Formats: sequence, C-alpha cells, structure tokens
Amino acid sequence: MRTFYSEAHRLHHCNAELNEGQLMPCFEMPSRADMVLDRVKHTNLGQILEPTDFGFAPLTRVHSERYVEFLAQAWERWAALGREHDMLPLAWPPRRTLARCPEDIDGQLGFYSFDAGAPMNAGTWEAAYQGAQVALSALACINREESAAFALCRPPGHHAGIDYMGGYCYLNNAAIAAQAALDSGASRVAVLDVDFHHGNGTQDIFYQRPDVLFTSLHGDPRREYPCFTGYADERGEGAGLGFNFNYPLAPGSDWTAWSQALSDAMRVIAGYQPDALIVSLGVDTFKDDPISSFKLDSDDYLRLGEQLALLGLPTLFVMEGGYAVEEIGINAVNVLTAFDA
Ligand code: SP5
Ligand code: ZN
Repeated sequence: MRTFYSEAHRLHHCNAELNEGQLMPCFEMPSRADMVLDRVKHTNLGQILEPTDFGFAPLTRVHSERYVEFLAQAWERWAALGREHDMLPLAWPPRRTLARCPEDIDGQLGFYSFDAGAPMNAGTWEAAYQGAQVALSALACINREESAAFALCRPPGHHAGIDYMGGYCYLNNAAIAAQAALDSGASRVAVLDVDFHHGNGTQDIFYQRPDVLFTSLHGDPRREYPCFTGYADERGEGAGLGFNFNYPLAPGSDWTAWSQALSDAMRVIAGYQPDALIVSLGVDTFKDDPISSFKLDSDDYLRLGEQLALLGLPTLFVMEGGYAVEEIGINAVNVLTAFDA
C-alpha cells in the first residue's frame, strides 16, 4: 500500500495545551508522524509519495468558505498585533446566544472553535493545508490504480466541523477525502472512525446527508472528550436520518468489547454498499495512551486490519490520533500490513 506524506506537518508545533487544569506540552507533536513514517519504511509497506496540490476548492466542499479563509489568515492577523506566542481562543457563545461573528481575532477564534484544544502557530495553516492535500492525493491514487492507500496526515482532522476547529484538528482530512470521492463519481462513501474520541467534526459535516455513512467507535461521551456528542441516539437528521451510527464504549474496553462494536459497524457498512471506505485511523485506543482509556494491545491492530480487509472495499486510511508516541508507528502500521496481507 502507498503512503502519502508531507514534511510540512513539521511547521505545526505548539507549546502547550490545557489538560486536567494544567498547561502541558502538546500531546499532538511532530514526532508522532515521524514514528509512523519510520515504521512504514521499516515494514516496507510500500512507496512513500509527496502530495499533489488540489487547491482550496476541495476544502470548501465540506468547510465554510469564511472558516477556511479565517484559518488561512489568522496567524498574520495575530502577528500584526505583535503577538508571538501560540494563538488560543478565550471565549465562546453560550446557550441562548445568537452568535454573530465578531470582528477581532480573539472573538473570531472563539467563533470558529469548540474548545481551546487547537492552538495555532505560524505554520499551522500550511501544515493543515498540506495534510488535507495528503488525504486528497491518497484518495486520487485509489481512484486511479490502487485498492487502498494511507494518508499520513498531521495534524489530525476528525474533530474539525463545518466551521470550527478543536481537539488538535483544523481541516477534516477524512471528510474532505469522502467528499472528493463523491465528486469524482462515487455514489456512497462510508466512514469508519476508530479513533478513541468521537469524530464529532465528521458527524457534523455529514449529519444531514445520506450519501456519506458515518460510523464511530469511541469513549462514552458521559465520561470522555469531546464530552457532548457521540451518543448512540444521534442517528442523523432529515435526509441523513439513519446514516449516522455511534458506538459509545465504557472506559477500560479491550479488544473483546471493542471488536463487538466493530463487527456491528462493519455489518452496517456492508449493508450500505458503499463505493469506498474511509477509515479515520486513530490509535489512541492503545492501552498505554496517555489521554485515553481503552485497552487495545499492539496485536489487536493486526486483527483490526484483517477484519477491515474482509469488507473488500477500496479503502483510504487517514491518520487521526494516538499519543503513546513510542508505539504509535507499530500500532498504526499493524493495521495497514494486516489489511494488505
Ligand atoms: C485527534 C484527537 O485524538 N484529538 C484528541 C483531543 C483530546 N483533547 C482533550 C483530551 C482531554 C484528556 N483528558 C484526559 C483525562 C484522563 N483521565
Ligand atoms: Zn483521538
């Protein structure tokens, strides 16, 4: 399987995030992608390719134009105020507020985010932009000649919604690729999100649509981030009703519990008869992940890859979370090698 990757991810490196009431070094750091790339090389997974530039148009097929414009210009506006430290939002519109977009950068940071978990530095936009191009390039390769590809995206994407960032995510790489698949001829695309956290952004983007089926296995929102979405009764809305499937699982879930939900999600996906499958591949389900509570072991990722291959679908793997940096490469690439075997 081919891997698409851009060195530009390195431009995104922020200093701190809020965790358990303290500012801590960011869990989402450049070495994560290095570890995965090293493992791709070590296992001879396949060629490693630079992305092609598909421009802005595929981004605004799922994100609002004003949000993408905001991301692209935010750092310049911040720096013009003489600020040199990372950008972080400070205030959000509470319930019963008719949210009008403010004019200054501080207000807009709150307007275009759902948490303080997506700091930006001078290179964040370029990294996020190239990350989306990585996903688009991997998708294009599946359209042309391959039956599967790996988009080694960093920063991750699945928490980014139509017009907001959060949870280390700015552009929703998986959603952008799903839309690109539809735009290049697919009738139906399924997304399977196996990151520990609910893919609230992807759900938001496709919630009212029947042409993208969204399925997600994640920590129960009663106990886990992103705290407010991911319940099983979120089934979609309007034309999208019945095309959204959430599998909230208890803290401590291991392969036995987790794989039962996986089987059900795969049954739903097979019944949908999609033209392509996009896997939001987070490996923060690992037992030693520092911010998560599932108990998957490295060998379990081999079983996940084997299972997914049984669907027999053109499949795009998009890198999402995973913060046990030493093992992230082994775990992510285990899925891919077993899928290919
Ligand atoms: C892409 C992705 O995986 N984003 C995750 C963002 C998580 N951000 C907040 C995590 C809060 C973790 N709190 C840990 C409590 C441990 N008991
Ligand atoms: Zn995650």
